Amino acid sequence: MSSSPSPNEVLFERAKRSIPGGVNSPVRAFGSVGGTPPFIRSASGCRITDEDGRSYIDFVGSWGPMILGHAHPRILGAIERALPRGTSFGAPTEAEVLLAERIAERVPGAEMVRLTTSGTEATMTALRLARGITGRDAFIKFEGNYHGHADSFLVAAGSGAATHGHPSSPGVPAALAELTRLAPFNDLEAVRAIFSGSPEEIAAVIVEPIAGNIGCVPPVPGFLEGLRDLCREHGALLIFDEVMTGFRVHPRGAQGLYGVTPDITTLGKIVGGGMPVGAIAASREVMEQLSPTGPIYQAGTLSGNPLSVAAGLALLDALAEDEETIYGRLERAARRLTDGIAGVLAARDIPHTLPRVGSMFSLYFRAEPVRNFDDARAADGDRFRVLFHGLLERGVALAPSPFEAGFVSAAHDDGAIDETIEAFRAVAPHL
Ligand code: KE4
Repeated sequence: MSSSPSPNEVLFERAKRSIPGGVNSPVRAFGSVGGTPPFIRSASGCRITDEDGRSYIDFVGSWGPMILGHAHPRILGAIERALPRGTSFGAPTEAEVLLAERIAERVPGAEMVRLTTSGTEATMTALRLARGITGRDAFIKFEGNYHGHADSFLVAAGSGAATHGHPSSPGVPAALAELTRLAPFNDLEAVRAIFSGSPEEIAAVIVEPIAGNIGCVPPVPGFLEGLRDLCREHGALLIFDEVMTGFRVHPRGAQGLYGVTPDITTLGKIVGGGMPVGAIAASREVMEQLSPTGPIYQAGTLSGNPLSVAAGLALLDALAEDEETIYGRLERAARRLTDGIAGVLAARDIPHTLPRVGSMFSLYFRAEPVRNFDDARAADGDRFRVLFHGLLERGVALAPSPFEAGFVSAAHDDGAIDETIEAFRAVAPHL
């Protein structure tokens, strides 16, 4: 006898009647793994609870912001204190100055900051800045890197674009897409060749310094340094898209971890503490090219929103006050997790690659290393789907796509990590 649909299933069918795919961002629709996405009722610490009343140990963490865990008291308290003063003014506030100062203090390539309400707006602005400053139109991005959904970036994009089989989206004019020059991630020779073939044409190279939208793919030694040198040699701006890696992999982001300073940094996620945010950060010389001090226009009704800024300030301050302890805990917890998973898979001779940088990681069912998008696409997606649902049934929520990174938070204690490893052990015989 067929059981009646669960609240999640009822909600998903209802949602699909009023929202495309039933979701407000495609990757949430479980397109690459199938099934019904849990509709989340609440979250706390490292766990989320859905409308079926089931709880999961969460490794999505809202795609990155929840580095201290969900509903952190410091962040909720900051929002609660800001709320009675109003939700938005469309005028400058002191808190925005404080957040800009915090980011400028901690991001090596930043002297000035402009806040936006999403990572997409930040990367879109960074590209416009580079084009406006250099007077050049073409730029280089990497296959599988995802920089949000501005037209120029929806060419060979990762994350949800790859998950749903449209790395290059319809609706982007061919004349615009032509200006997006592509290279495989980690392939410096390909970048060198593009520069040589298009002298004086390239405004910028934009890169996720650690690719997080192919799954997690670290830069090979010398890759970032090589991009830095090539951009300097050819008069192009180097943009590090640290929307995901900023304050995640190191207190100074990937640029702090690898010691390579870009011309422009884009941020998001953590700098908003889970509230809508994005940021562009660069030298004074670059940033003062932005309106109103310069001619390059950029704007936003809710940019620097008081609630987002309150949450972001609270999170950055919490991270800074206890930097060594927190990043040490993140490193230990993530290492415990990936070592435990590797042990379970190795014991059953299941080929896998488990790249990790700090508290961001991913899992590919492939024995060889994953250096770029092609390698990631060659991994066994069917095995990933079996794993994903096997874990979900056992109360563990991975990112619903092999082209996403997973995140460990400071709230993932040993108990949660060991529970997760046991869930992997239970699923392994079915892989
Ligand atoms: P948003 O516009 O989604 O705030 O940020 C876009 C963006 C820019 N740059 C990087 C490196 C990013 O990872 C993102 C967004 N990340 C995805 C997760 N891979 C957001 C999840 C989603 O699209 O729903």
